[in-house]
Amino acid sequence: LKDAEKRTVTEDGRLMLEKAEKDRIETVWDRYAAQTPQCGYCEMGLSCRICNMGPCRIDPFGEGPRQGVCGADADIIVARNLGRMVAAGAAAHSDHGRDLVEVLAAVAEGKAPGYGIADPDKLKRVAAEYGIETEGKPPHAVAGALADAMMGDFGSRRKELSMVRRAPAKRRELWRKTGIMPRGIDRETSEMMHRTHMGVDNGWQSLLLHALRNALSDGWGGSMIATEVSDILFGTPKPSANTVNVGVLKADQVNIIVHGHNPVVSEMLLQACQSPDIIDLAKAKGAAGINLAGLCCTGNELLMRHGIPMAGNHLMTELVIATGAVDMMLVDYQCIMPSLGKTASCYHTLMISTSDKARFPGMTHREFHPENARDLARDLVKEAVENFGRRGRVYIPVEPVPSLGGFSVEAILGALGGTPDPLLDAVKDGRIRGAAGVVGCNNPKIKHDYGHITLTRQLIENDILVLDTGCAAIANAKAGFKVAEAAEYAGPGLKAVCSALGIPPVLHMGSCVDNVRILLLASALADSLGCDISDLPVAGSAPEWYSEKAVSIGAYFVASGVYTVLGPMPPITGSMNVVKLLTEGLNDVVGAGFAVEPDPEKAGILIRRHIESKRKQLGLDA
Ligand code: SF4
Ligand code: WCC
Ligand code: FE2
Repeated sequence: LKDAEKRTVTEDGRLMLEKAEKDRIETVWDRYAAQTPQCGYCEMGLSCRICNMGPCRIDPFGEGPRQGVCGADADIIVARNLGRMVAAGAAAHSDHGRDLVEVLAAVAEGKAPGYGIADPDKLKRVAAEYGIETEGKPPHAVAGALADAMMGDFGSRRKELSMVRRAPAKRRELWRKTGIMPRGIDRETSEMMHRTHMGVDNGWQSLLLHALRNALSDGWGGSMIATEVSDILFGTPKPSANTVNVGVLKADQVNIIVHGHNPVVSEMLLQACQSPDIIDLAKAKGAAGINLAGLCCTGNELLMRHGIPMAGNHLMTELVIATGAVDMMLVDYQCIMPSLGKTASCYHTLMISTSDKARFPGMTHREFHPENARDLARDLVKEAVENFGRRGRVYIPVEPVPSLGGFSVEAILGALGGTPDPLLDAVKDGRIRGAAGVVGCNNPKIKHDYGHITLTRQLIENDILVLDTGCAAIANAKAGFKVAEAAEYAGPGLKAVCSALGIPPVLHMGSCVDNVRILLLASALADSLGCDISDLPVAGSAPEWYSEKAVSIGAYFVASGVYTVLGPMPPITGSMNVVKLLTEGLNDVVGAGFAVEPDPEKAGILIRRHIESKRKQLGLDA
């Protein structure tokens, strides 16, 4: 049982790990232990499976082969592998964005019952950016034209993506000059797959530059479309209260969990869970009500817009099922461990997969499309209600923690009175030293939530405002950093600013695609100061990242001018050339680079040092 304490810093995580052990449930930590020691060649990025003359591997000690069968050396192999990680991550975010555009198009055609335009003002604003005439046009017509124009961003007809115009002018000029201006979302990913085919791009530098362009097509393309269209369809987030951790499950209610990423499914579930007739049905079956809660990013989407409770982050997804209190879990795609169906088979939990492109063992597939989503969600919630009676013993060992979410850029600027100036003033006079994004996943290589919480605490203690998303945001919420009273944890300057505004020192900005909100806030600050993003006292970090999407996010942060510190080492150490370019050389290209530091205390020091040096360059503490 001592193992549990080594695996997580959270109380609910520890207690649930002990419960899982008693129930003989295998977890991600057990499987990680079974995989160790992991392959050293792969850890260093030195193995290649790109073609069938291979697989090949390079001997890092120079005793065995220095080249693959085709002649590729360590630099080429490492750069190609990293490039393909970016391509996969960018594809995941962007395909999610496309699914939302398809819903927007279906809404325009009246073929998506239950969906609508929740933020017509934002629809107009974004449409205007795309050059669409909005005056006197009904929202549905504007939505149709916008969906069509956004589809154009995915293809090959543009020289520059539409929304890069939101980046500071200096940044856009730099992207043009260095040849990394993203042109089409699918184009950049497709070109990466082409370049990394055997016998195409064998320049490790040119490969890595294209990786930046590919990542920019995600950050200023696919992810940005996902966020903006989600706001248009479901509402732009405003600050609202919520609760987090396993304690959000209710022993006396029907518990339904949504897990995955796309609000297209979870929003319909929410509507169904709020239907009076279905709530009556639940009561007739002896439940006190219906409790919808989230996991990972689709949970973040609901939390941001509706204050829906959050059961946990990535490493909690199996353990939440082990409560025995989940009557149904619905998943869409991304970050859903294929083990979940097996975990659920030990309990009464119904497991439902919903996306045409994501299947899982041990789950029942019930496919959501814009046309059937509303009715299917109702059917499924009724089935969850029926399942309530089949529960065995439940174990919900903690009370939930209160938290505040919903900090979209619009909400932050609104709280500041419409301009970023009050925030800038606080940065200029030093009450706030700067801002840092703490984002990304959990990874069993790092004690669960330890990286996020430790880094975040150090940053706010030192008057650095923290903006978070994804599983990092859930970690920080569970740690209690997201209530107004958490200003107590902050240094004197940040504490004063937070107390005056009534906000926490850690602002929940959303899901992983919502990292673009951080980019847009940084752009607004740079524009106000008349500088580039790379001049700002800001930094990014992903203390516990695991996914290919996180690689793309890190790369678009850096390409946008944000110094970014990764916790776990990416598989690149087999090429000192690649390591040097990413950590040093990129500074001369895009004005920012990566650092890797698994110890969050040390990562905090790196970030503080960076922020202080940027302040000095801006002449702020003269
Ligand atoms: Fe080996 Fe080259 Fe084929 Fe990679 S591309 S598997 S290094 S022969
Ligand atoms: Ni986004 Fe990372 Fe969580 Fe998945 S849900 S685990 S990519 S941070
Ligand atoms: Fe291997």
